[in-house]
Amino acid sequence: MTIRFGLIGCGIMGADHARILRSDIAGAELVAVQDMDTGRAAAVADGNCRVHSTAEALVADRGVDALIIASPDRTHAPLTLAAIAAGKPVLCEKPMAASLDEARAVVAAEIAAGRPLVQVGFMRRFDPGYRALRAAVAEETHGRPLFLHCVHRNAVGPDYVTSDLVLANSCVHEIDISRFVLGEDHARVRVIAARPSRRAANRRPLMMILESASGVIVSVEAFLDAQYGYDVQGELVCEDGTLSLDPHPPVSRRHGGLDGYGVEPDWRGRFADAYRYQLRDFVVALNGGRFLGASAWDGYVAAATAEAALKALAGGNVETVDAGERPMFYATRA
Ligand code: ISE
Repeated sequence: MTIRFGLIGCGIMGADHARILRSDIAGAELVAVQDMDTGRAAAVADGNCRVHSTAEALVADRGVDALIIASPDRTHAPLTLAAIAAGKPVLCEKPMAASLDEARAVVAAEIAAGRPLVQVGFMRRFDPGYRALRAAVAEETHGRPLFLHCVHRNAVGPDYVTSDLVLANSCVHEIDISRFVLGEDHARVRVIAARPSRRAANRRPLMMILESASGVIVSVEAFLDAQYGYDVQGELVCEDGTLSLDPHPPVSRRHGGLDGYGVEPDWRGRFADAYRYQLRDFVVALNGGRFLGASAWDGYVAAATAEAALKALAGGNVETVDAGERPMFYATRA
């Protein structure tokens, strides 16, 4: 069955989801869009779908079967709750909620609805590299894991991003993907800050250190002003060997006195496959398949871990992460 999608938020990510939906996903159609900026909504609609003036109207649109939420972070939880209330499945961009209470409310609402309706846009779970790391851990092909070293560098972060947002908006990817790779929750977190780059006085480059429940150490360098491009790396160190993500494009170049690889300007290119697979598998799940992406529970655990990390940054201490027991409702999710 063709799934008729409504898109809320037509900024960088919304526009990219619309492009992928239209060009790469079989069995899906973009039928309606909405954005606070009507010009942006009209540009993404491009005369090919309905434009709603409010998110509520789009959620209520009877011709919309499922939703993609790519509006500002603070709207994610309220809109996800609205989607659940309308009985419409939703792929919500990360982070799922702006507070832990909101994250709990989403989990409670989905459980009350009695069926899976929420997938959080932690798209790295669909990246073939991270999936290979997860398989290596699950099958112990290189022995048990000891360290996961992560690098998360953006070329130039937006001005409004503070050190807190580096944790809540950027590091939340590593919080989730390290749980996914290791197959277990985190128990403790600490965060140390380097001096500010001269190019961004309002935030600090951060080093977050997570410790998993079984004692694996996850190090995360988060530097949003690296200038040279978007660079995400990961090296898993196990008892009998290491595995690293290959961040390179398929072609290397020698040109102008340099020998090497191009670096993507942002995450859309670096994770192009992951974004595509995420939407493709969401459509498969809506047609009766299994949801392979992050659940509302995963969104909640990420929020709980990010909250502990924020506390660790503010107080300089090691903080305990305690998300509690996973409800039975989520036992069969990937
Ligand atoms: C952005 O919102 C993303 O989701 C990107 O994947 C991440 O690398 C970036 O730091 C965030 O700001």
